[in-house]
Amino acid sequence: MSPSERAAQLFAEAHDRAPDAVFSAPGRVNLIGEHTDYNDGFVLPFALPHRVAVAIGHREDRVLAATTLGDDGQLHTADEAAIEELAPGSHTGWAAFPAGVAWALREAGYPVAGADLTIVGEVPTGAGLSSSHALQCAIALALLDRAGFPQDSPEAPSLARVARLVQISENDFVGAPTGLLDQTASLRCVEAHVLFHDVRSGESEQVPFDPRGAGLELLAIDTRAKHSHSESGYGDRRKGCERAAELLSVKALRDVSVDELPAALDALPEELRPLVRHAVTENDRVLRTVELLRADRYAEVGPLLDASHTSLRDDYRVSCAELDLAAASAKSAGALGARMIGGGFGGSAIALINTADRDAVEQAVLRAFAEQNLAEPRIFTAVPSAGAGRDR
Ligand code: GAF
Repeated sequence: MSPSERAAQLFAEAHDRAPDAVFSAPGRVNLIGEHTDYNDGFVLPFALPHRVAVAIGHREDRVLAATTLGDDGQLHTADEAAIEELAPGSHTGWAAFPAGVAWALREAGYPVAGADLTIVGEVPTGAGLSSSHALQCAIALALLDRAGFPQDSPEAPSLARVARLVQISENDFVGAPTGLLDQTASLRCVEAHVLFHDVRSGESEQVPFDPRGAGLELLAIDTRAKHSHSESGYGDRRKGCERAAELLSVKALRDVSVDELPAALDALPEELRPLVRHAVTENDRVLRTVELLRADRYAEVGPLLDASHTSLRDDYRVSCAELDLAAASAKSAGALGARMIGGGFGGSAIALINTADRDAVEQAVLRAFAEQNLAEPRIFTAVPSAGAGRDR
């Protein structure tokens, strides 16, 4: 049963009526372009087939009541929230996601109505695959729809605007200083493509992405090392980049080219140099990856993934032992390239492999984790899938 069907079923059981609508949104993999989004740079994500579904039904009392099916198979109910009383700090834990989105929409002037929400997700949580953004994007579309702004109406906010509202919810209500990558991916990706997105201009291009057609696969390796964006590691790096941009008198690190990098590094204090080196070279790697994909030279993307991992590990310092092990063990069994994805400090890695090497790579990764007495990673082929939308 799909998450949408399950959400509709659980909603009906809980409320004795069918939901008014069901929306869902996917998790994401970012092929390359990590920690570039808040530097006004480029990203290249695609949507996963794994989705979070939200069944919604109207309530007359302007109260938001959310229930989620937890990883433990149990239903968890958030404290009911009067929409007028929502304020940063009023909700914590997973309940902050629905409450934060309702708050951000209300603050932006949308007449958010009271609603019962039943949430069912299949995006692994804490795995760096953007389950929380999938949840927030599905809720945003559901609440906007019920507020009289369905996506197919001329009055509906653009998906770029919805992404920004979800970012406001995440930054100012949930308290995680994340950029625009994940919401944009969840809302705007389409099947069989990567989304080449310029965060500064908001312009996007859907670039066909069919590794299978090239005899390749992109494996996702969820290391099960849990990560969180609200902890200081992410925010500290972001602040470091902003400080460096200020010292270099540019709006954002996006404005520094690879040619200008040596001079920029010379002008900066020692501690900021690795951050800048990562942000500038990673942005360039996105552009080079897009060129290769456009030319169907998929296998040549491998070394760029490796370089991205090295840069994230050594310069940006957001990797961890499990992510390094995932990348190294995949490579040792023949992966063409491998890297950590997402914010880091845990979560998932990806490996670009020849389809013929699938078993060998999977076994090598599982063996490496077992040898180190680490939890068994969850490994699956990441297939570029559809973005968020209404399912029923
Ligand atoms: C997390 C954040 F949510 C994104 O905005 C992005 O910065 C990413 O880490 C790193 O590229 O997923």
